[in-house]
Amino acid sequence: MIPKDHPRYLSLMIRERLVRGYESGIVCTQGLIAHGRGEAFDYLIGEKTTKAAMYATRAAVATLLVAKYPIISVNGNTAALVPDEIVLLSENINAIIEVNLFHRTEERVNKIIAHLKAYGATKILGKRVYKSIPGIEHERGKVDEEGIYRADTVLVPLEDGDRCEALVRMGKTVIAIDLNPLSRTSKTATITVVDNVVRAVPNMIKLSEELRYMNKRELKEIIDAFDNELNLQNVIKHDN
Ligand code: PTJ
Repeated sequence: MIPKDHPRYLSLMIRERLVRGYESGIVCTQGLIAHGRGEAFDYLIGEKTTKAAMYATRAAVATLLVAKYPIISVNGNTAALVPDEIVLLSENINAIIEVNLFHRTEERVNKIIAHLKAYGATKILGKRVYKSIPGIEHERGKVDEEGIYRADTVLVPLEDGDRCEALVRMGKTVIAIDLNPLSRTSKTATITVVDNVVRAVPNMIKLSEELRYMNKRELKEIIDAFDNELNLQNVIKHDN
């Protein structure tokens, strides 16, 4: 039991969610290591959403709202950390959820699907993965024909660099959520939100409720004004 007045309460509670996800078979062992790396970067940005992150989040939501066929790619860590938020966001932006795992096992895919369904998700892809992303040999390259394969826009929290590059090569708009502004994913995604998923996804929900009243032209203006490279430089410069 972590006392509420512990100075690292929030951070410790996030760890608890991951550990519970690990114990129930949703998070893989490597997911715990990946979280540690994320925590280190989060510490450096003050464990808060920076101005640059919010700017990218706004462009990301505008992009998802104008997308014709948006998909949210969900892995073990994301399912453990923000299950209800992912379901709500998918409803707000009219996106399909697809479970897509780097360390894929059928058992874990089934557990994550059941977990998200318990939070209200109705349609989840990720079981029938008969299509491959060209150039990706590992398990994350296996995708659903009606999901990531067909998507024009893919939201990928905690992505790995080579798949991000491959999705961009396929002509897709890729929105990454990654606490590491220097990762290959961050550099190659169309829009990178350098923020913790536990803050980024709730921010996306709030913004989707605000931006959905805008027309396509206004949304396009937000998208066109965004420059990912410049925004990443602002993150690194700590221009908060
Ligand atoms: O569930 P699976 O099988 O798909 O596996 C998931 C992991 C995360 C193990 C897999 O995708 C992986 O190995 O990821 P990487 O290549 O270690 O990349 C994880 C990236 O996410 C790193 O750049 C971390 O800094 C970042 N990260 C970790 N935790 C968070 C995060 N970014 C945002 N929010 C977090 N909470």
